[in-house]
Amino acid sequence: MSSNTFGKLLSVTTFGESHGPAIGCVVDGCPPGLALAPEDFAQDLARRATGRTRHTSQRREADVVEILSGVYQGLTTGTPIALLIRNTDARSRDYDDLLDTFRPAHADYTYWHKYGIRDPRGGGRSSARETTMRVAAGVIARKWLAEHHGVRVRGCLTQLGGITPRVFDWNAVEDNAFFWPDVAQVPELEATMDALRKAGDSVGARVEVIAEGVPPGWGEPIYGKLDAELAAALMGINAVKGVEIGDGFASVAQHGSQHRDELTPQGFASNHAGGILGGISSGQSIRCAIALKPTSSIRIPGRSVNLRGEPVQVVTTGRHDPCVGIRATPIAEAMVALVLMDHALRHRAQCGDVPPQTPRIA
Ligand code: EPS
Repeated sequence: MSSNTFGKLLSVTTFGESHGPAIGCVVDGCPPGLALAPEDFAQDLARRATGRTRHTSQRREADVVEILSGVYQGLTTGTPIALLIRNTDARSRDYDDLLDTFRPAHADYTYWHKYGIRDPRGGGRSSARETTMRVAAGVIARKWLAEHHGVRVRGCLTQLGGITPRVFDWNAVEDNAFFWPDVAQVPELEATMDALRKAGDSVGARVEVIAEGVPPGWGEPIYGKLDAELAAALMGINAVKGVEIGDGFASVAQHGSQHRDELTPQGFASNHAGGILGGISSGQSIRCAIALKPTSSIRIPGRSVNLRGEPVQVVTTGRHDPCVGIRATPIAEAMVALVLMDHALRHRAQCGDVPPQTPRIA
């Protein structure tokens, strides 16, 4: 009932709060024999972490992973893999002013109504701190997918407020703090973020993720379609308000003759579908995008109510991200990888002995 677990054959359960002693996850269903060490997590966790640039929250967490179980002599054993990260830089007094009220557009309000009790320190369980464990779990999925299927999952930021890339270069993405594919625009992004921070405001963003090398066949119609499960996993990331697969909402204005991806012996002629047909991977690259709302914790005063329903003004101070989208690329990549690995295992379980059909074209 309490949904802190997702996935079927590969399941991930996360636990912990932003200002509790630690956050963690249990990854169950990973096949035995995958080499796994604490150092494997460092790179992706650093890509997601706060405090690495002036454009993100200044909370500084080391984000060091402890592997508590499921690994013996450097290899996964097929038993549950428990990962733990200790919280070391929580500053709970920043939240004292929020004990009695709700940030507009934040989960403060709905958690209070649902549970009748909330941990307001750092947003408790609703904090984006939880996404650390998604990224950690995603490291396992990315590694397994790469080794067993040659799948590569990578993403980038493709819109920040009204700004979109003028050129697209994958090589630029990891060279700047924004995961932005047009290096010449980085000064413009920095100026935008500096101005926002000064104004105490926030802005939304769009992140795209591509998975290359996925073979045809992954996905379980009808209620376990690959696109449906990707959408659910991506929609469940904090601050996500929209998900697109392939051309997504642009499909509305397209004609069938334009949208269809024609098949030729050399491959598909286009990829409007985003690599998924009928809920099953086609062998083309899988293309997903998410829309992230502007962060709700801002310094510009806003109207709210207190616990007694009386009007108050809320100003959120503390260490917050003026654009959560800047740190969302590794999180979205992780969720895509986790869904893909789950489906790879599910496909192997049900259809692993189905012989190859028509020669593969993608
Ligand atoms: C967050 C608020 C800030 C961020 C946090 C997410 O927390 P705090 O007020 O405790 O500094 O720093 O992000 C992280 C700590 C993280 O690791 O991502 C929020 O409201 O979601």
